[in-house]
Amino acid sequence: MHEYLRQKKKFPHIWCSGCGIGTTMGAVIRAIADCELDRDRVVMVSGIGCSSRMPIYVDFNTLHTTHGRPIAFATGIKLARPELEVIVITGDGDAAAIGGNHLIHACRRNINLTVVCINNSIYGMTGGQASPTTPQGRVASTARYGDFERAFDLCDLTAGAGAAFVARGAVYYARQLEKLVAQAIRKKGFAFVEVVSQCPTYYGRFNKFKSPVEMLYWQRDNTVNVKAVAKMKPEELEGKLLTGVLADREYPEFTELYDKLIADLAAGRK
Ligand SMILES: Cc1ncc(C[n+]2csc(CCOP(=O)(O)OP(=O)(O)O)c2C)c(N)n1
Ligand code: SF4
Repeated sequence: MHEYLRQKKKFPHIWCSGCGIGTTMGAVIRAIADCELDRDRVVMVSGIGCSSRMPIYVDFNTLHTTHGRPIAFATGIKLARPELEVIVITGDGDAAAIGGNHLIHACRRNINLTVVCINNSIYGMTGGQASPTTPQGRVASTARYGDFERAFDLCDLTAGAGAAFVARGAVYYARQLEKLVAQAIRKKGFAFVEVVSQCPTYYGRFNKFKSPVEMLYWQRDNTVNVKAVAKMKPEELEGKLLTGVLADREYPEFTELYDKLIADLAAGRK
């Protein structure tokens, strides 16, 4: 794994101890290795946020862009160089608040990107403000008495917007997460992986989790693998987050349609 890191130049990293982002970075790197991708053909793009610091530490082609815009930048890269493997690393605020419009339109467009969204239910980098995934009733620096807005389910959102591949993993299940990211990379079309992660510094402290370990146990106790659902009673599933592959479908891929249009126009077929 160390060969994939900019270990001599960029460490120590900025993440707090007990944060889930480092574990997610490990899973993403192992997924890339598992897919046997040539490092020079991988592009990692992010926005701004604690999650979005990831490209700084990895030795691929990397782009740390503006808050909320990584999918827009990634779309441009993929259109210019469709042969590259473009992976977006984003946070729940980055992807679903300021970048929400880019996210839903990338889903319906079905451009061959892999988006890994690290969902820690809060804005980490700017001090723990509520995000679109803060669960109802949970505390944030902008919701001191509990957030009364309903949260987005990012997997329902992206599946509803037409993403070809949608999956959810959790930091607690790092091996499963690695496999889901590898499946997303292999998928031709828009692939979205939500990572249920922990921010002990803000979300954890505000919401009275005693330690990062307790937050990991929360992930263990509140997620259910989608393969187990058939054997469970509705009351056992109440309030649980489903993990695993939640949607996997085939649609025409955008860069292929685009290249075909250009070829047809050049040949006078249109
Ligand atoms: C246009 C713009 N608006 C707001 C900010 C401030 N800002 C930086 S990171 C961030 C939120 C990060 O939250 P999230 O995307 O959930 O990532 P996390 O830090 O939790 O990993 C905000 C609001 C900014 N940099 N640019
Ligand atoms: S503030 Fe939260 S999300 Fe950011 S590095 Fe610290 S624990 Fe992780």
